[in-house]
Amino acid sequence: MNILVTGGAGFIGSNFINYILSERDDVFIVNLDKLTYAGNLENLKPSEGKKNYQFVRGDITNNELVDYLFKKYSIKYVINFAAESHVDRSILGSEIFYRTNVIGTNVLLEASRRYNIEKFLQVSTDEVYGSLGATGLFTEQTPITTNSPYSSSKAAADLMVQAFHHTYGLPVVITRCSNNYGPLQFPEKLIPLMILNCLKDKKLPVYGDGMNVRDWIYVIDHNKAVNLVFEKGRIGEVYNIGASREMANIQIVKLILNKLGKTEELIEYVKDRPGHDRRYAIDSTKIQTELGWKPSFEFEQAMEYTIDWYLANKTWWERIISGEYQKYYEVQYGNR
Ligand code: NAD
Ligand code: TDX
Repeated sequence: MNILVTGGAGFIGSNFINYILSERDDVFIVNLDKLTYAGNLENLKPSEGKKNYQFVRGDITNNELVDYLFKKYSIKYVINFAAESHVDRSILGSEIFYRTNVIGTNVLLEASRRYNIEKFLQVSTDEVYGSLGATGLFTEQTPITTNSPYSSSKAAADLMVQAFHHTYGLPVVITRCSNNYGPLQFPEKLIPLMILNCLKDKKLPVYGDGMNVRDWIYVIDHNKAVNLVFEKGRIGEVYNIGASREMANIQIVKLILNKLGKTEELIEYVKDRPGHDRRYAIDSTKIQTELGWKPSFEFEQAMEYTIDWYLANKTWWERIISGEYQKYYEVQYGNR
């Protein structure tokens, strides 16, 4: 089974490849990743050198390269993780988001059509459903409503994936997951950013009133669900993935402070993110009842493990936060 996995050097993609290759040897994975600031080959150490794994550095928007890879490796399956994934960066500059997330997905879909693939799995997000009020959950029927350049680019890709199914009969499935946490997450995202700032006794920049709510899932639970949808998901369907663990941002920040033995004086309420979605919460009844998935990691334990992982992997994040990331941090947080 030859699978093209894109974006496999990022947070979720690398956890996915390491997990799948530790579980099965009946798959051959070609990992196509551009190695943007978010891609890191160090993440793939457990998979390196395996005979059923091949890394290719390249851009999913590169038609010729994608075509060449489909032909060379007889690709019959695609799992598309590759994306620009950070909302704040999409607010600072949107163009690369539409280029990678929309055009890139189009290049993959066209190649998939040319080579008659068996399944195309689009890794999407709950952010395509917009923002919830105090109550309610996102179901697969919730209308698409997008508020950030990032979420609009992901929604555009989802609609394109569905159009390729309806028009050309391309065998597609879409997963929409809530906020992930776990090892190997780039420190621009809430949880690793707060852990690292705590460790360095830097201020913890909480946007707005800190009461925006996200629904957290451990990355391995997400990846097990992606694998299940890849294997058993019904063609043309969307599956929501979430672990029903809603937390206000300030609760997350206090949990991290507490675990690291720091005081709340580090908290700094800063200017809100423009267009900041108030609340996300996922109804994952469909994947649970249809495919038998359920989350297996308990939030407090998996958070503790995640924090310990960052404590134990200082060289991993020290390399990352030098260079380009410093410039981004200055632009994003300098004037708040
Ligand atoms: P990430 O930013 O950590 O990794 C993205 C990876 O894609 C990087 O390795 C990067 O080098 C690669 N990439 C970017 N542009 C590329 C291009 N043009 N060609 C080839 N490779 C390219 O992101 P992540 O958090 O691992 O997210 C992975 C996927 O999951 C994304 O599609 C994202 O939208 C989705 N998702 C993320 C979350 C979350 O909480 N992080 C939740 C739901 C869905
Ligand atoms: O410094 C910060 N301060 C802060 O208050 C950062 C980085 C974030 N926040 C808030 C904004 C959000 O309400 O924390 C919450 C989580 O923020 P992010 O980690 O940036 O995630 P979010 O915007 O919710 O998007 C994430 O989940 C859905 C991923 O980045 C997306 O790729 C995924 O699709």
